[in-house]
Amino acid sequence: MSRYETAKDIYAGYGVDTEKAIEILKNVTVSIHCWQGDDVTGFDSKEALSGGIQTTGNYPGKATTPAQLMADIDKAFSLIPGKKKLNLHACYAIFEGEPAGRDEIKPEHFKKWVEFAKARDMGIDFNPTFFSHPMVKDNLTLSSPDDEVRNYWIRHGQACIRIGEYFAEETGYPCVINYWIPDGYKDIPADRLSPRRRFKESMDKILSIDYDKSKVYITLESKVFGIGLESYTVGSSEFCLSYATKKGITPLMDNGHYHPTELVSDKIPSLLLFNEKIALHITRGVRWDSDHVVILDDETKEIAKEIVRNDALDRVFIATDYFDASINRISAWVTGVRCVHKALLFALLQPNDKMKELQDSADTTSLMALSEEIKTAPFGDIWNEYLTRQGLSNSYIDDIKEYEKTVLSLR
Ligand code: RNT
Ligand code: ZN
Repeated sequence: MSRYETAKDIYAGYGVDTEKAIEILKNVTVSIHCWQGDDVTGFDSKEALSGGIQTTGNYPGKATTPAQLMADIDKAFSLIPGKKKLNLHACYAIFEGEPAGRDEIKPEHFKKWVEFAKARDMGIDFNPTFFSHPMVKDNLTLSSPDDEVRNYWIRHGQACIRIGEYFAEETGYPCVINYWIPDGYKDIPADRLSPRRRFKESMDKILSIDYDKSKVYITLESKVFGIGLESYTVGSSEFCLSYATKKGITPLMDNGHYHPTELVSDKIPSLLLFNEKIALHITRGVRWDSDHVVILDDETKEIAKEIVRNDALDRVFIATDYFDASINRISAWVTGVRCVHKALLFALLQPNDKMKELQDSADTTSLMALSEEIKTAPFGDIWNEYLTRQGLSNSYIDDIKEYEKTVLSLR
């Protein structure tokens, strides 16, 4: 009997069907962020990274052209299982002639990305870029008191909806457009209300344009603080949740965007009760929103459990969002996204119904014992089987080192 067959029997003993788990996971789409490949630099501006986010490290071989980034994405995606979507930021526009301002970007500036995605039968998700740009004034964009600044970013937000529609029409997959603004203050503000009111009004203007809601899903991402913006964040959790609920758009939670003892896993069921869809940025904060590469840690597993055991795989837009410049960037991509899949598989292999029953019958003794017992079931054998069926293996580092030697080190 193969290791998989033995493991399958062991799981069956717990009432868990490993075939079903593998089948379900095969069809889960993870939207993979393009910005791990070049440390959130993009192609449209010479400005340094701003907005209170930071990449640290200077591992050699970073992509600096669209062709390089596409080649690196191909390499990374070839080592990642499951269905993939490409998650782009507006700053990754590719200008062939005259560059356009962010308030004037058009579908044609993303034609190359569409060709890239179509050739790989992938959808594209999108993010307006409200940072690393001279029109960010005093760390403010959509909430700026300056009309010119605010209107510039409103036009950017609207331009991105048109581009998102274009992605959906061309690829045949709906496009998730995520709005996140870095706006905030380093020190204690005198007025916390007005910036939020302006943000609200700006978002209203962006969303006032017509768009096809079956093709474009708008999400709004909240945050607690950024570097240099420690005291006040305009797009706080309460603001974004309330706004999303009121406007019927989708809330997005990034698990780096809460106080360290707050857990996104615990927030998921509440949001599922009040929203048709919810969206996630899966990341790993170490002591703060550091955007370390996702690994198979407890919170990633717990997030996956909340999605799986609440039957919400088709209601949660799962995306990754991290950026590590201190290690091989291809490996960062592959390790992080593989760990999202691992966490989902782990969740799919829990005796979830049995555990709920134990909770409802108040047998918390058995619940704890079973939860711990199942942790040492042969998960690795199921994971290997899942990979094998997709033509992959558990070990990928040699492949990446070879790419580093033959491609990255020559840049
Ligand atoms: C920043 C947010 C945001 C960005 C990307 C690049 O804290 O998490 O999602 O990471 O848009
Ligand atoms: Zn994020």
